[in-house]
Amino acid sequence: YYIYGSTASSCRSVDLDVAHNTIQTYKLNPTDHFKLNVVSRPDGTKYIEMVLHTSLDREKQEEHKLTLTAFDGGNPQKSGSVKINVVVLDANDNAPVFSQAVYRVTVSENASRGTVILTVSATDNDKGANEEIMYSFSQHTDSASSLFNMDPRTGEMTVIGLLDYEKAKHYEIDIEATDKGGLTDTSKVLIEVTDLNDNAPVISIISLSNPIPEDSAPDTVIAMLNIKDLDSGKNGQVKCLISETGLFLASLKPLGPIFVFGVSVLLLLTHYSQSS
Ligand SMILES: [Ca+2]
Ligand SMILES: [Ca+2]
Ligand SMILES: [Ca+2]
Ligand SMILES: [Ca+2]
Repeated sequence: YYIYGSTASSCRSVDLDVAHNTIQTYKLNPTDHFKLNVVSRPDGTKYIEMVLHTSLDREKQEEHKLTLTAFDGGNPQKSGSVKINVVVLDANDNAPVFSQAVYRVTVSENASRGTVILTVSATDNDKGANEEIMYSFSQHTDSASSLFNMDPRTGEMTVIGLLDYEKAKHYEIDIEATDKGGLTDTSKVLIEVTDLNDNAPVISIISLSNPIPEDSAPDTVIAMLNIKDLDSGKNGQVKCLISETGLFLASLKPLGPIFVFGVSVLLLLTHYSQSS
């Protein structure tokens, strides 16, 4: 018998004797999920129904082995029995469950396309199509979906665009696991992009006095320079120095983020570090 939900099945047994030697009682074993109903027809014949009386859970027990025994009223008492094997079909009563509520991952900027950064996974206690899971980004995901791809079958997340630490340092992506019956679970992927030294320092002149009078006093400011490096940490720290050729009269002093290029009696090399 294959049972799905609360279907009942009925059985009929026949005893060829008459009067008190005919079938008197029926017994079912075990009775935790099924019981017997004896139904009398108007013509006096009887039949029994095997009825479900507590709900079945395939995830707990997929098969129920029952024995139905019929006893007659004779002396000695005779009995006949039949084995009933009930197989419980699966219903989609479990949603997928992600292994983590939040996945955190770091990836280097400029990571090549196709780089696998993470594999998410969800499990589903059902069977067959009811446990088959598809992974996807949730609907309201912005630009991240043009940079990352989710393999719907394996849950593997790969880089498909150009990650630029200087443009975006992290992404938050909502993901979904959906079984074939439409039940879902959601989770979150937090992606942190790490910096690479992919930017050179850029020098820009803020102001410049040129030519300069010969009687300029020492420490007269000739030029103000701004030096920028878009990278972070050590990658963004700059060291500034004047090449020694022909600049024996110049000095360089840091002034906040600005360098002052001035006249000096001695060649003075200074450096300045900035971190963005
Ligand atoms: Ca199920
Ligand atoms: Ca399911
Ligand atoms: Ca970059
Ligand atoms: Ca960088």
